[in-house]
Amino acid sequence: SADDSVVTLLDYGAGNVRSVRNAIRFLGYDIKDVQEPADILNAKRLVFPGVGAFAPAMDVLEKKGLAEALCTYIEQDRPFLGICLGLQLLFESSEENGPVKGLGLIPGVVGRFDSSNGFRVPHIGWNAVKVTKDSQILDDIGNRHVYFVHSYRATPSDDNKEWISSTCNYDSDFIASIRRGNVHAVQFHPEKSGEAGLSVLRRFLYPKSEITKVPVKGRASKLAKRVIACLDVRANDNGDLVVTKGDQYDVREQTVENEVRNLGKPVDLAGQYYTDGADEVSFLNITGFRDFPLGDLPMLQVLKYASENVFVPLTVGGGIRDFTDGNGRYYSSLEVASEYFRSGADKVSIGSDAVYAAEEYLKTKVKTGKTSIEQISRVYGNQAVVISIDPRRVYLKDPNDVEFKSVRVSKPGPNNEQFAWYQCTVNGGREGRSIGAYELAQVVEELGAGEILLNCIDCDGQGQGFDIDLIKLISDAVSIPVIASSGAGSAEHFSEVFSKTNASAALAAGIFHRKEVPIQAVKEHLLKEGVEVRA
Ligand code: 1PR
Repeated sequence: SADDSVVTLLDYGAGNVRSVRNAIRFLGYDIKDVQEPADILNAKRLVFPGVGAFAPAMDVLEKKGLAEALCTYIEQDRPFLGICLGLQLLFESSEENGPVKGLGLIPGVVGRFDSSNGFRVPHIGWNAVKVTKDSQILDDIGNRHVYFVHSYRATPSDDNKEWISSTCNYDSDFIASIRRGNVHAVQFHPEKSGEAGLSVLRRFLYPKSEITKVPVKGRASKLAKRVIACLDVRANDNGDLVVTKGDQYDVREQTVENEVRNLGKPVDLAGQYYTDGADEVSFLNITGFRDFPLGDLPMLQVLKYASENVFVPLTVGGGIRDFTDGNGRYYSSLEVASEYFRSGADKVSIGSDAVYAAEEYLKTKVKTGKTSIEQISRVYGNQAVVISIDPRRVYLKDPNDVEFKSVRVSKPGPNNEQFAWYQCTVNGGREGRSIGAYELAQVVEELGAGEILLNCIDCDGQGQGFDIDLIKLISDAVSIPVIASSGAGSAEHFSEVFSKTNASAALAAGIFHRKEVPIQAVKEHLLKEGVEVRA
């Protein structure tokens, strides 16, 4: 019947569920949105991608009468799939800004990861899970990794053990999925877990599937190091959006025409990198600092198309700040970010505006709640806010010459300087500011950033390796994940950065665009070196 191709989606409007919609549509289903409790009770299969924070989610569910309908639906053992917060809400309560009462269907309290032993929170990235019982929906994942992003988790206990279908391990064991009859929920994001994740959704959507596979019992893995492909995007002189790539941020060819270097089409390349095994794809709208991003419809289109076929996390940056357009209409940075999320981004990255916010905070020591970092993380969660830092190395004879944190460099400067500090820049490296990358990193973590994308202008496009001094400095200064960026020229540079620093991920652009080193070759090299990666 027509009903068979419809999935009912419970989206209470608290955040970004576009990725879930894209994945369901990709698998050939239409989506019916829940408007009122009756839509839940009449659903044939219900997907509940929880987003945002626990307390506001419970609030909305209760105010709209959806909580009761959900409990009835689940107690009747009807096909249900909760995702992320959609798993956590089934428990009795959560410590997230709480205790806050949950739906109370599963015994247990959802608690925060313990970061005191050096575990970075949020837990972001890829793990293989340990399947502990017949889960049905995990039948195809075997030892493949799936993508997690969360700061809170439910833990196994004697009271909830009959619900658990798989576990994972980070600071300790936590629940990766539950199953009872037709009721399923997963802590990870199947819609962002590549082919393995799509198999989970497929198994839920076609339970009586003809495709029978022997369930493989996986083993919980360590958090994998991520390999990220980055696309710097801007309009060329003909007005077409192209993927470009700079040399120390200079993206123009050294020719008479001085044209913008063109390395391909953004949507095609993003799709290619997904197929090649990139763990994430980032788009940086590199002229966003001067052109208003909401006026840049082609960029939003690029995101929309890319996200329809890319089932790993997508980050988008460029131009996220408060803005008043030519007609005097004011847009908050939150509105700009929201449009990126609506167009398919899973995370946004903030460059210049984070520098201004950090400078202000260092001056006043007051959290206004109004910075882009605070506004966006409040609504979409810390994990959705990445800060892109564009530092430039400044050599020093004496570390006391500046008020900023400096390091002893492994390679001395041109005048045999033994020290350097890393000066933050804005507007695509065009302007240096009075703040170091170290100071910035600590402030943005405090303001609510969930991750740092750490570039280095000196190394960008040089292919000589990552700036290990810088990446060590920053990854040891914060407890959120740090993505190493700029300078990758070979697979060995990736193992170097993971063995010498605490970076959680490494990003490259040029070597992938120029097809010098395929993503798979990087992964294979890392595996050989004993680094946990998503194969
Ligand atoms: O300031 O919030 O509007 O954000 C602008 C964003 O655009 C920032 O994230 C900034 O890093 C980026 N950006 C601005 N200008 C440039 C440029 O190149 N002229 N690109 C630029 C920065 C750096 C990396 C690059 C790595 C890896 N690109 O993302 O991909 O260095 O390159 P490699 O592997 O080839 O060495 P706002």
